[in-house]
Amino acid sequence: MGRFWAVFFTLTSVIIFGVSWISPSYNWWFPGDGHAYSTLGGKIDDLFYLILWIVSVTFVGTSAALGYALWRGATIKPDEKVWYSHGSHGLEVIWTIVPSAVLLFIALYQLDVWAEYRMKGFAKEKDGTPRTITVVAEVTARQFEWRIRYPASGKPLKPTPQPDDVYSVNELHVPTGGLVSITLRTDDVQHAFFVPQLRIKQDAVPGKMIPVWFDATMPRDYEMLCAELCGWGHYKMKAKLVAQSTADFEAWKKRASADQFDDGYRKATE
Ligand SMILES: [Cu+2]
Repeated sequence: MGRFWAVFFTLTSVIIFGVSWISPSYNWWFPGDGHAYSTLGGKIDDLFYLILWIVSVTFVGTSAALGYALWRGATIKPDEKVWYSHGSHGLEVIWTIVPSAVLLFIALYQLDVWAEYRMKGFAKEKDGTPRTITVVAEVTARQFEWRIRYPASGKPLKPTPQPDDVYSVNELHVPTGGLVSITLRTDDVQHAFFVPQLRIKQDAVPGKMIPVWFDATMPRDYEMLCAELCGWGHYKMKAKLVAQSTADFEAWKKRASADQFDDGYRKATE
């Protein structure tokens, strides 16, 4: 039986390694067609695959060591002297230094992407001009929906609601072709704004207004979800992000505004 487990654990690692190897060509890890629809998304995917590789190699290494130990244990002769690794100073040093080095490498390697995700989106271009980011809307998560507030056409978004603001629920409209940002808030508990196809995920934290920038490279609908288990109706927070050309976006906003401020009176008497 000991030999069986030795072979079993070694084979499992080989199978899992194989899965990691072929998965990028089959897009098993990412939603939809596996393609990121934002500029930063590709870099985030690269980081994911890098970490997947490191984890796969580590897994194979530890499985091989486990398989070897099991095999040795199963085949050892009764009079053979055993070797105990417990308390081995050399081994302790090695398996402390190697993982630390790997973690340090990942920490340094991902710095640029993290900085861009959190900071550079709002920073200046290389020639000193500020990046143009359109602040599209304020997105407020609440149990269990997304309430979205847009400024009236041609006006900037104010931190407090204005009389001519436009509202939508569970449908965030943004223009394509440039960087946009939303102000993320929550009315109650912690939620998380998640648009998998754009590779954006940001917690909504009570008491905070968090700017989130992104761009959608293609006009189409994207899934918009809550990625934080926020209560019994968490599943109801499945919403839609509609990316459309600037002209379509403005036209939609005009229509939404007209609908919102229409009291129905004229229509009834016409
Ligand atoms: Cu939620």
